[in-house]
Amino acid sequence: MPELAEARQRLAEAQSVAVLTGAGISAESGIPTFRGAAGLWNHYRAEDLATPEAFARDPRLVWEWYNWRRETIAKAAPNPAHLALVKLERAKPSFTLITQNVDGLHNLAGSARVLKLHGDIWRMHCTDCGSNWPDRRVPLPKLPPHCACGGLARPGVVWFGEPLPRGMMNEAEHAVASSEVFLVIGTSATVYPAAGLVPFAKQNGAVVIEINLEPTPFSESVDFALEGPAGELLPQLL
Ligand code: BJW
Ligand code: ZN
Repeated sequence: MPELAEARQRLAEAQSVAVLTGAGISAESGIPTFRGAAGLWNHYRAEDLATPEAFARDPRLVWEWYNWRRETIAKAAPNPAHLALVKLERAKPSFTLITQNVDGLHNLAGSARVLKLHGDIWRMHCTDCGSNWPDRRVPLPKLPPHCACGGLARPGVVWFGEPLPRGMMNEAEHAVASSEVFLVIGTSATVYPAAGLVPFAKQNGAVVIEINLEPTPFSESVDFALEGPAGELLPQLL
């Protein structure tokens, strides 16, 4: 049986499914990925923009970058891959969508429950009083933005060296451990702890199906490594 057809059958038979998505699932919506040929990190240094140290050094610079990314994301719409995952959620008795993306496109597509491991670009967090709130203004009127308490606001995302939202990784691991099929879509699988979910799924007996334009560190060890755009392959898989 061809690889896609066999993967399709395994997915169809599964009652419990977990999914991990990365920047590649939103690439066809026009949102740049971080790594790879057209990745953001070819033009920007992660350590200058996506660390707490960078923000402490120059909050305005970091906010300019996030303001620009918010503009790009605001123009983007979910693509057939996001929509396919909404269908899958409705079709399976047990389903968990775990994303590393901060763009909110899974919610916009209609996914009911999304574990956002790296936060949400549409939320603000006060570095002073700790409160957090949604803010969808594009562009933001004043950089850097501030909280009602006067404190400096930061994007509600997870930077390198920061812990993931409390309890979320546990919830993700629990879902992965109890899944029959684990789909890994559009992630370079190089950022931890999220990437660790891939070997964790295998260790716990899940059939792992990867969809990516290119091989990842786990392509050799997963059950099916499907190469191609998620917006085309995922609808074919369902
Ligand atoms: C397509 C496609 C198409 C394209 N169809 N496919 C273990 C070992 C070594 C290091 C560590 C470790 N554990 C932790 C670390 C440190 C660090 C880390 O992982 N470093 C590595 C780089 C080595 N991790 C952390 O710091 C994490 N925190 C942590 O561990 O905390 C511990 C702690 C505990 C207690 C107290 C304090 C600390 C946090 C990581 C946060 C990552 N943040 C970012 C920025 C988020 C905000 C923002 O968006 O601005 O998250 S970095 C960036 O990478 C972003 C992404 O979510 C993340 C992953 O990227 P992703 O999604 O995989 O995208 P790409 O671009 O890498 O790949 C795209 C893929 O799509 C490619 O493969 C393409 O081929 C493919 N593709 N088009 C299908 N159409
Ligand atoms: Zn505040």
